[in-house]
Amino acid sequence: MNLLEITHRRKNPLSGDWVLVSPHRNNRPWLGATEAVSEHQLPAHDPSCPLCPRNVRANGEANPDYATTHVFTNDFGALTPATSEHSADYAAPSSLFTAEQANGECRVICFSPQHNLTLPELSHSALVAVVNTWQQHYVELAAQYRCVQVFENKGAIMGCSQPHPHGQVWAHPHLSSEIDQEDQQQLAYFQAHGRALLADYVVQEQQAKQRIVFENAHWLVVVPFWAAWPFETLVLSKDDVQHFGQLQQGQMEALAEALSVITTKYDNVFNCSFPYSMGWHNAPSNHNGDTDSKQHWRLHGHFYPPLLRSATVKKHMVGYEMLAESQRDLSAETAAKILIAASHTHYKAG
Ligand code: H2U
Ligand code: ZN
Repeated sequence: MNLLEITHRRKNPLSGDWVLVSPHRNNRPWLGATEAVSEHQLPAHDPSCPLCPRNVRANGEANPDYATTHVFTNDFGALTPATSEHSADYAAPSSLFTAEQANGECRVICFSPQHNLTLPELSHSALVAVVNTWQQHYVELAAQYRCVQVFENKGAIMGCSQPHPHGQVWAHPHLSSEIDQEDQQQLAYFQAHGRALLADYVVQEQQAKQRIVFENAHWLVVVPFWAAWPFETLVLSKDDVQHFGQLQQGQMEALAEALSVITTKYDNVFNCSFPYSMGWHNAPSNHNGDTDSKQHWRLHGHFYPPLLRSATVKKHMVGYEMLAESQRDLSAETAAKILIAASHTHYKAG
């Protein structure tokens, strides 16, 4: 079958959602406009930035003079720990008015003390420190909460409020909708095939050799067959690992390399600091002494960048996407070709 010549739909086996692909509208590899957008120079330390070392945050606390990463409780967290003082009545008068309690913790993870760096500009050891920090906070929070969501919003276009390199981690006892969906999809696949969905997917992408952007001993970065965003990628653990807590140092070092390569390639596609939302999907934790097997899960990260044709032309998920389902013209295979062709050397360093 040549999917690149006909309009078709592809199914996302992790979510169960479909994406409409119309490659005839746009099936030639191109690099689009690569004009450099004027990125104003940021200082290495900004006295008005609440994430920089030594500065005072909104809650009046000063950040330490940190040297690698720094984590603090979000002063405006969307979730706060449960307190008995707030007892609300969740009894629904009808199933159409269903509500439940939500509590948890939100932390901000500064990736570097340096205000003007982004992940692809960090040294290998600084990136390893970021991955180590993710693991440390994952382990601590997974001991208390079922769902631990590590993520990064990068760029004002993605709603990121601070240029200082940082991500977040939110943890809560309920399963988020995405994790719940992926859990059910992966479990159903495991029950049907006796193997993990993403373990099979790694092998099948290695055989197909059409969408692999980067691979090392422990990680595979692909534009997934079912990608919805133009340059969406999936970072897959090649090892039988369900969550961050299981990663050995060698796997974390290899992950730092994979992150460096993919984020560098992203920046090089349009010679700009590529915006995205990225985050990690861990198996729900068994924090209450549950012994449920998580064999069906495979730790993976999603990168969802919004750019389509240049540093300023983004893909809008509107109209048909909002009302029906995702649609794309640029095929996943063509997006992969563009990312494969993009240099491993950051444009600013070249
Ligand atoms: P985003 O830009 O990705 O939203 O993350 C920045 C977070 O930092 C944001 O959630 C928090 C905001 O609540 N923050 C503090 O906790 N304290 C501050 O003094 C400023 C920003
Ligand atoms: Zn800063």
